[in-house]
Amino acid sequence: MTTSEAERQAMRRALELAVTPGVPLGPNPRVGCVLLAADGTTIAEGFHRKVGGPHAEVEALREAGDAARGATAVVTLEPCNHTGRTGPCSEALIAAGVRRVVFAQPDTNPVAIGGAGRLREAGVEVVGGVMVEEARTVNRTWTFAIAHRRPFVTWKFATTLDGRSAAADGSSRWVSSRAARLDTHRLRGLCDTMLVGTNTVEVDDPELTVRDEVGDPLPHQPLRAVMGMRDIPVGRRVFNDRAETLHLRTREPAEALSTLFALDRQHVFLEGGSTLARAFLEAGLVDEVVAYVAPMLLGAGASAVADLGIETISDALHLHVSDVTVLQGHDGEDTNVRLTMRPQLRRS
Ligand code: AOF
Ligand code: ZN
Repeated sequence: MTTSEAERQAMRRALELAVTPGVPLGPNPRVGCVLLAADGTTIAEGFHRKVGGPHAEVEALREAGDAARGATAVVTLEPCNHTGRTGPCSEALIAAGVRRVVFAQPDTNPVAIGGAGRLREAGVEVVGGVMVEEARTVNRTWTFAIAHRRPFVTWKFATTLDGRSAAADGSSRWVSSRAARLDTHRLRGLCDTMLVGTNTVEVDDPELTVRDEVGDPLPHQPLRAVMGMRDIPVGRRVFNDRAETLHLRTREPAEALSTLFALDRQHVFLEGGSTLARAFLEAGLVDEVVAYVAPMLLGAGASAVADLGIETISDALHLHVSDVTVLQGHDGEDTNVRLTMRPQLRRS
């Protein structure tokens, strides 16, 4: 079944509505909806503002009132079919007399699944998959987490040119430049969980909050998760009241991720320690790598990742580079380079 130019334009608008500034990245997907009259003009618009709030379709239907009868609903996500925090959008669309539904991304969330089928059963015309890639990009980590039943993992590290993250005496604080550290805070703010090992908390005592240029914490903070079997000393900064903290008593990356997924977490920012990085890499549980490279040589000191047991060059773990950004140094600071990469599947 085809779509009209008015419907495709409405989908572009619905995608814009979905990412309205202020709408959180999770745990719910960002969704936009436009209701069109038979002549292609817009009757109403809506978007999902936050968890617990009305879904995009319901917001648009409310604005439209009786005008929704016979309309076409253009939505970035397949209408849900469940009663969760709110009611099923499939039923709301049917009750309002909507004649046709055009959606982008199918909803594969097991609790919400089946909206398209329910609509068709009720005699509504349904077209799915319109601009589906754009819609998936809007909810990149939600889509990933739903599909893999675990959060997306971004491993971030800072390194010297010779691959060292700390000097021989253990000092590591100033490997990356101020611009790189600020950039890291921006990326932390896009995640819902900061993850480090107990060792990092003991040795570096990081606060693991997201802060602005002057060092003030942002209003919304990711969960701070510390994994490992050891107890964490009570006075550590991760226990301050600037964000929530969770101790995951496991050394297994898969177990930590499944606990976090059960807590509705969809994007983990892995920031702690070469041993933890190795464990995630070996388990194949790193989905994205962000490396800040400083033009600095140490010649000795801890490596960014612990020994992976690779003995010959043909066994190296290769990464696909998707972005290279230069973070210009100011006032005598180093210029750093940020590499964004995806690990390639290991050759067996
Ligand atoms: C829609 N329209 O605008 C959104 C949908 O937290 P709940 O109970 O409201 O349900 C969230 C789930 O519903 C979410 O994971 C996704 O499957 C679907 N979200 N569906 O029809 C919307 N936000
Ligand atoms: Zn819904």
